[in-house]
Parts: sequence; C-alpha cells; structure tokens
Amino acid sequence: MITVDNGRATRIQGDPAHPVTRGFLCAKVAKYLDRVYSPDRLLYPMRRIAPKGPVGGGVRATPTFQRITWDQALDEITSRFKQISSEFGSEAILPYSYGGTLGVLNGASMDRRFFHRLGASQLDRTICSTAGEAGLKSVLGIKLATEPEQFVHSRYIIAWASNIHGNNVHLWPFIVEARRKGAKLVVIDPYRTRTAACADWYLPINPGTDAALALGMMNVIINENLHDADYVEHYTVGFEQLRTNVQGYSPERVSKWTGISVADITKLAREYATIRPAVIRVNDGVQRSEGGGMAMRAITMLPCITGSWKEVGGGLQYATSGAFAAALDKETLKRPDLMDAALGRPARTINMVELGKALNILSDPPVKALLVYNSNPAAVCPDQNEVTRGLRRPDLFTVVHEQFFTDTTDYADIVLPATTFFEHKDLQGAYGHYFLQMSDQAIEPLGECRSNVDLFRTLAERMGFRDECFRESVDQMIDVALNTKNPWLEGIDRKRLEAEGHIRLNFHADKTGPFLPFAHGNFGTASGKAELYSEPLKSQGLDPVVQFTPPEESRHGEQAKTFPLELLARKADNFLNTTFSNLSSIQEMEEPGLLELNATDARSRGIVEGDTVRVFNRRGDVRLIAKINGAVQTGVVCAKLAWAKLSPGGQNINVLTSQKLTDLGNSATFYSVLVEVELFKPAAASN
Ligand SMILES: Nc1nc2c(c(=O)[nH]1)N[C@H]1C(S)=C(S)[C@@H](COP(=O)(O)OP(=O)(O)OC[C@H]3O[C@@H](n4cnc5c(=O)[nH]c(N)nc54)[C@H](O)[C@@H]3O)O[C@H]1N2
Ligand SMILES: Nc1nc2c(c(=O)[nH]1)N[C@H]1C(S)=C(S)[C@@H](COP(=O)(O)OP(=O)(O)OC[C@H]3O[C@@H](n4cnc5c(=O)[nH]c(N)nc54)[C@H](O)[C@@H]3O)O[C@H]1N2
Ligand SMILES: [Mo]
Repeated sequence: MITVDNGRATRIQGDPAHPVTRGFLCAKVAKYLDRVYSPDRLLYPMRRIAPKGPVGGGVRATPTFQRITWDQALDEITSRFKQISSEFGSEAILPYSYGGTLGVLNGASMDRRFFHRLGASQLDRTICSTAGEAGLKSVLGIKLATEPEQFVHSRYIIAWASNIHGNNVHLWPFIVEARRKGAKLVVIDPYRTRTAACADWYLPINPGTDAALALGMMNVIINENLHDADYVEHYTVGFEQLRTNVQGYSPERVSKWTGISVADITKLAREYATIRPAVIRVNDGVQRSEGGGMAMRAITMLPCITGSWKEVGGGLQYATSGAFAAALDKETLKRPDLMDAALGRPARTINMVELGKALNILSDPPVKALLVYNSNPAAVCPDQNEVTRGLRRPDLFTVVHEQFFTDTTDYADIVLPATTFFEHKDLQGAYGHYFLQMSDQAIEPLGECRSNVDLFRTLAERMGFRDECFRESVDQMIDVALNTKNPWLEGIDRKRLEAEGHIRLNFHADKTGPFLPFAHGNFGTASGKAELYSEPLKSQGLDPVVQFTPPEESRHGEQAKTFPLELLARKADNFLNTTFSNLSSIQEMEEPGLLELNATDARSRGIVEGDTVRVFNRRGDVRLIAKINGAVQTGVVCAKLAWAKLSPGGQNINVLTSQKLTDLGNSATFYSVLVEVELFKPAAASN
C-alpha cells in the first residue's frame, strides 16, 4: 500500500489484510521510496558518446551518455533493427530479460508479442529455477505446493537449501507459530544462514550432494517400512524400481558424499517419516548445481512415499507458480503464433545462461543486436568475463531499458528509462502463495520513464506492425489474462481485483479451506500418479528412477586438485540479486565484498580476518576481504552477488561461475564452482 501526497509517494506499507504477507514488508522493499526517488534514477533516453565499458565505477550517466529524445531513440532502434534484419535475418536480434519485475504484463506480454512478430531469437529463461522445475515436474507433473498458511500445522519442517529468513521472510511467521506449538525446524544448507542459526537442528551438507541425502533417507524409510504403503499403491508408479535403486544408497555411502554422519542421516529419515505432519520447504539453492535437477527429483519423492501430501501441514513447498501458469491465459498475452507471420517457423532459441557463448562464438546468424530489459546480465550471468567481452563488441548494437545505470548499461549504445512498480499498473501472480493480486499505479512516471508494456507497444508501432494485439491497453490485457475457463479463476475478474487487491485462487467450491493438491493423487503427469519411475526421463537418455552423480566441479572431481575450494556464489540477504545493491540506505544493511571462509582453510593459506584476498579459477579472479566467521565448513567458501562496478576490482563473483548447464532444465550451476584463494598481491593480480 502506497500513500501519495500531491502526486508524490510518501509511504509504503504491507497490507495487513493480506493473509500471507500480513502487513509487513521485507527490509529492502520497506526502503523502496529511496529507490523510486533516488538521485541516480535513469530518467531520460540517452545515447552513448564514449567507448563501451565501465568508467570509474560511475552510477550516473556522465560522461558516457548524452540525453536524446524518445523519438530519436526509437528512430535509431527501429532503423538498426531493420538494417540488421535485412542483412543477417531477424534472428540476429536477441531479447534478454528476467526478474526485474515479475508483474504478469511487464514480465511477459507486449515484449514477447513484439519479439515474436519481429522474428527475433527466442530466449530460454533458465537462469533461476528451470532445473528444479524439471526435477519436480518429473515426479509431480505440475508445480503446485503446500501453501504457506499450512505451515502452522506442521510438526516437522525441513528447510532444504532454503534461506527462509533471508530470501522468503513472509513464510517465517508461520514457522514461528508452528514452533511455538512444538514443531521442529531442521535446516540443510552448506552455509550457516540466518535460518540455520535459529534452527532446532542444522545439518551442514557438502554442496551438490542433496540427491544422495534424499536417496539415503529413502533407503532408511523404505527398508524400515516407514513409507505409506497405501498412498504409494494408489498414487505412485515405480515404487519397486525405487526400492531397488535406493539399496545403492546406504547411510554409510551417503555419509561419505554429504559429510553428514550415518547417525544423523538415519535420525533425519526416521523423524521425517514419523513426526507428522512433516513439510519440506525446498528452494532453489538445491538446483543450482550440476546435478540440481536430479536432486530436486529425489527430494520431491519424499512426501510421495510417506504420503505426507494427505495432511494439512504436510507435503512440500517449492513454488506455487504452477497454479498461475495453469489458470492465466499467458499464451494469448505472449502470442507465440506471431513467429509464423515473421518466419513461418519458431525462431531459434538461445539459453540465457550461455550469453557469453552467444555473443562470442560465431553462430548463424551471429547475434548483432541485444535488447535488455528486466535484467542486469553483465552482473548476474555466469562467466562474466565472457559476457563483458561479448558486450564490448563494437559491432553489437545494445539497447538497455533500465531504472538505473547498472553494470549492463555500461555497455549499452542506447539506454531507455523504465518505470518502477509505483509508476505502472500490473497483475501479479506469486511463487510463494496462491493469491492473485492487482498492483495499481500510484504515481505518474518519473521523468520520461516508460513501462515495459508501453515501450514494446511503441516499438511495434514504429516497426509498422499492424496487428490488433499491439493496440491493447493494460486493462484489456489483464482481462485477456483472466479470461480462461479455469475453475480456479471462477468469479475472479479485474473489477473484483481492483476493489479487493488480492484474491486467493478458488481451489474449492466453498472457496476456503486448505488446498491439498495431491491428497488424492491428481498429479499432473501423463500417468496421473507421482512418477518414481519416469518414462519421459528414460526417453531423454536419463535415469528413469534417480541417481546421484557427484558434480565435476566439486571436491569429488578432477579439478579439485588445482582449485580445492567449493565456492557458494550466493545472493545477499538485503539485495534482490543485484537490485538494491546501489542504494546507500540498503548497502548499510549489508557488508559487501566479503569472502567467508573457514579458519582451517584461512590458516593453511596464511590468511587472517580482514586480509584482501584474490579468489580465482580458470575463468577469472576477484578481489575480496576475508571473513572468518564459521559460516562455512572446511573446503567451502562463500561470497555474495552485487553490482560488479561497486567492487574495488570492478568485478563480481560471476567471473568465477561457469556456463555449464544442469543435468535437467538447462539451468545455471552457480553453486558448482571450484576456486583457490590467496593473499592479494597487487602485482600478481590481473585486476
Ligand atoms: N534477500 C533476498 N531475497 C531473495 C533474493 C535475493 O537476491 N535476496 N532473490 C530471489 C530469487 S530470484 C530467488 S530465485 C529466491 C531464491 O531463494 P533460495 O531458494 O533461498 O535460493 P538461494 O539463496 O540461491 O539458495 C538457498 C540456500 O541454498 C544453499 N545452498 C547452496 N548450495 C547448496 C547445496 O548444494 N545444497 C543445499 N542443501 N543447499 C545449498 C545456499 O547456501 C542458500 O542458503 O530468492 C528470492 N528472494
Ligand atoms: N552468482 C550468482 N548469480 C546469480 C544468482 C546467484 O544466486 N548467484 N541468482 C540468479 C537468479 S536466481 C536470478 S533470478 C538472476 C536474476 O537476474 P536479473 O533478473 O537480471 O536480476 P537483477 O540483478 O535483479 O536485475 C534486474 C534489473 O531489472 C531492472 N528492473 C526492475 N524493474 C524493471 C522494469 O519494470 N522494467 C525494466 N526494463 N527494468 C526493470 C532493475 O533495475 C535491475 O537492474 O540472477 C542469477 N544470478
Ligand atoms: Mo531467481
């Protein structure tokens, strides 16, 4: 809720009537006014007048850019796009977007229509969670989850690779309530997060070994007959194959990989299966490893064999977004059929994680233009040196639609000013709960800012695209999104959302009561059952049950001889990926530029707290300050994501991460990274 006085927003608050967020905001959004009215906001279209690349860590435009009008900017963009299309084909143009706004319209609607009609390359948006989604769906068929409100009924809560306190605070009060009633909170994470610090039981795990742990737990559960034979019989397929498979994962074997003791693995399995209801909050950390898809697959099997989906406060929560994907008409918002008009076929697809390759390795056609919005790839993409090498290409025409002068605008030919969510209207789904929401426009756009929807509507008009869909207003598009026959949307329309702000999807005729998506089967798989054996995986040449394969870039792989430390290239508790990392009021809450390491690893390298260290591998190096705080075990180090240009060497941890993809879902492997650390010697360092 935003209070506006004389056209200026003066206050932002949580909505006390919202059953999940319950009137409080996370620390960063509580300071959102600082972001909207920051003196560093990008307010006008600009054109580059200096060579590409960062200039002295600047967060303002000068001396790199010169102000131009929207007309000049649009003329230049459309003429370059037309020229590139005629010379190289329209697929030489690549959109690049991700999580800037998750609004339904400003996230994916007019932009997609525009690029489809243009015949541009398609972007495979894999940077966050596609491995987890593929792993989860291989079992459940659909991305549904235990709703947060049910956690108060749980008696055993496992936070598995899930930094609830830092990244998902709105779930926390439900856990506090459950614990007041006696629930136990277990945290499985290689990093001692804020969540781990206040858990009842913290199990540090070796990075990338979660599939082994889940298989070990199933070994104990099945061999001790703690599974729910009735649920398994009615609602799963492949249990016998799973039973055979888990025999290879005795707690003794699993202990060697995971670093968790045999006694603890056994105790965890027994407690999870017998203290009911038990819920698993598994999050993305588990799937940012080479074997992340199979890890999520293995973990997802747990509530399917214990039958915990039947219980209020049982089941598993990864993401609830599958409900919105099923209910809303996203296809009509995006209009993929427009590609036929442009090309007569679907355009080629480029994986966003492999931007470095896409920009540097000659493909047919080569990428000659990049339009970035909702994203800061120069900072968030893995293998940053390759990304910035590509972005530096003088022949690459780069347009960036942004709110700030980010690491990516440092390489833009044209920058365009973007609105914040205060300045445009949107429909919002969610991935942590089941409420559909309307976010109204609170204030007029600052300066000459335009929303993503407006930008792409205008670009379509300038390109001469005459299709009706480009003339749709925001309200018309919201109506399109809501106009499905899906029963979950029954009785929900724009007018009601405008009046009520948020409405829970209708899972029941009486519209209330807990949602138990798989209490009676109803899985979204081809068999309609939880697939412990998967024909689709088999046909892709993958293991149809689930196996644990140690990541190559881990202590188990060959490269560990040269680079013995496993790096967790994590998110900051007070930033949102790199968003907010440029605001001083938020920087105060975060200590940036640290390398957290264990005392043993520090000592053997002659490093003491506060030393400047060089962290390096074959891909690059970065300068950080050593912090020895017991957050990680021997063999693991940790550093956090922020704007690259704010750090002393002008680089962030993504110079160390790789473009290698996960086993399922072609996602990024931000947490399978080997490095070495040494004291920083100015002459020896390359930055
Ligand atoms: N404050 C804050 N909140 C955020 C974000 C942010 O940047 N800052 N980002 C948002 C976004 S885009 C996302 S996707 C979500 C992600 O939220 P989370 O799913 O919580 O994702 P991560 O922080 O990537 O990872 C969670 C935890 O997994 C741990 N981990 C790393 N490797 C492993 C492993 O191999 N095994 C296990 N068991 N754990 C491992 C990490 O140490 C981390 O504590 O958060 C959202 N919320
Ligand atoms: N090392 C490492 N790298 C990571 C991760 C990690 O944990 N470790 N996490 C990964 C994950 S999970 C994710 S989701 C990605 C996130 O990658 P991105 O989505 O690129 O994340 P941000 O850094 O938040 O950048 C979003 C940008 O969009 C801009 N923006 C916000 N709203 C709007 C809008 O309405 N319009 C336009 N045009 N722009 C807008 C913001 O100003 C911001 O600069 O990063 C990934 N990268
Ligand atoms: Mo993400």
